[in-house]
Amino acid sequence: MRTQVAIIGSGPSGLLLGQLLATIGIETVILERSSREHVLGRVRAGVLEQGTVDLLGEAGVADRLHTEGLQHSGISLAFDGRLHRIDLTGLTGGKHVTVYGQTEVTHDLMDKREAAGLVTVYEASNVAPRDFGGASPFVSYHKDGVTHRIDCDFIAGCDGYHGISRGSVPEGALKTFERQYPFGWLGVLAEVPPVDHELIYANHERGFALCSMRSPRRSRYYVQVPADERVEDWPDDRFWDELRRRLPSQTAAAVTTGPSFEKSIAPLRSFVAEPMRFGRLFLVGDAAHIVPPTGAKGLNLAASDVRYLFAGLREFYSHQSEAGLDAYSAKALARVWKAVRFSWWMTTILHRFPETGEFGQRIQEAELDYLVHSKAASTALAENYVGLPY
Ligand code: RFL
Ligand code: PHB
Repeated sequence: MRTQVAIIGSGPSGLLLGQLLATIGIETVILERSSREHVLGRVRAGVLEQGTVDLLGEAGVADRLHTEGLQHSGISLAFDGRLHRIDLTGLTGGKHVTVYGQTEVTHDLMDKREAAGLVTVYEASNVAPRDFGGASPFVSYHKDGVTHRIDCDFIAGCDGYHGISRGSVPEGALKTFERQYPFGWLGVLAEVPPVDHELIYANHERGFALCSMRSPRRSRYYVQVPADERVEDWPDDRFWDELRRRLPSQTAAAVTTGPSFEKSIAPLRSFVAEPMRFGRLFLVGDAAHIVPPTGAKGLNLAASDVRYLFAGLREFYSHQSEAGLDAYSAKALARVWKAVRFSWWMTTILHRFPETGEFGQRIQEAELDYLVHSKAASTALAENYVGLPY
């Protein structure tokens, strides 16, 4: 088989790239290791920057997002027993964020791809990008006991942090940067109304907590837990008790509890691989970088990578120019590092670190106090949270 761009991974990066390329008539084949159901069963991000919403619109997949997405003009930071609101819209000259689950984004993209008759091979095993250092790359994979080969012009490695693409790059060609955090987030989804109409990020002596949502009837809540914690040790009652203990008393009293229908623990990590291009192989989204979820940036960074790569491929196919492709890695990384910094900083000010002594604790308190009382500091948070320009 032959295609123009072979895409590895059908997460948001791969699907969005495929859809944008389809709008300008460029053929793609997506190879996905898991089943469609498995990909849709993963609960992940919930906050979209305006740039991400616009890009989904450009790809023709924003109808449901526009009707069901919740526009938020602020977030609250909870500490010292009360809520401190950050007026995102007022501080950024009218910008806001949209709350719409990654699962829904993925669903919309898959539906659109299927309706257009575009090829996605699910449950493809041993996917391997090959010969991308030269002019004739191809991807091999196994399916139903048969080895297949797809020849292509370019390969997009959209296969996430645990994917094969980054690992296929010759040793020494890649520099990686990493920070592990000594805790994870235990998250639950429950069919109960959210405690507040906006998100609440809480810093408490028992640890961080986040009140988020998926709709006016569905809540997403998280609490910081030690990195080695097990989900089995967290029955619903224990989760709700711990969440409420970490919130200001008035907020805690307003939490509606109910049975959870998803519960998982995500580790927190910052990771960047440089560069994001090797010949005709491009790394996109989590395949190249991971941020802790505190800044709600993972999915949005995947979208900005896709936008830069899409622009480069469009220029290549319409004007036979490689300038955009040549600029891809540097452009994407400039934005990535700013989000890595912001996510690391949000994580640092909102979580309790085991090694923080009394001095570090006072510094954190001073920073939070400064943040909510200084317009300059609040503005810096707001402009990063709504998303830096592309
Ligand atoms: P994805 O979503 O990981 O998709 C990659 C796809 O590639 C497939 N794959 C392969 N396919 C073929 N061959 C192989 N060898 C393959 N290896 C992997 C996988 O099955 C998968 O379908 O990456 P993508 O598209 O770059 O999208 C990035 C976002 O998913 C990610 O940035 C965010 O979800 C990060 N993230 C969160 N971001 C937020 O902004 N807020 C959150 O609350 C949030 N929670 C999370 C998260 C990421 C998590 N991960 C990666 C474990 C919670 C978790 C648990
Ligand atoms: C979520 O709703 O899953 C969510 C929201 C904001 C974050 C992280 C996760 O910063």
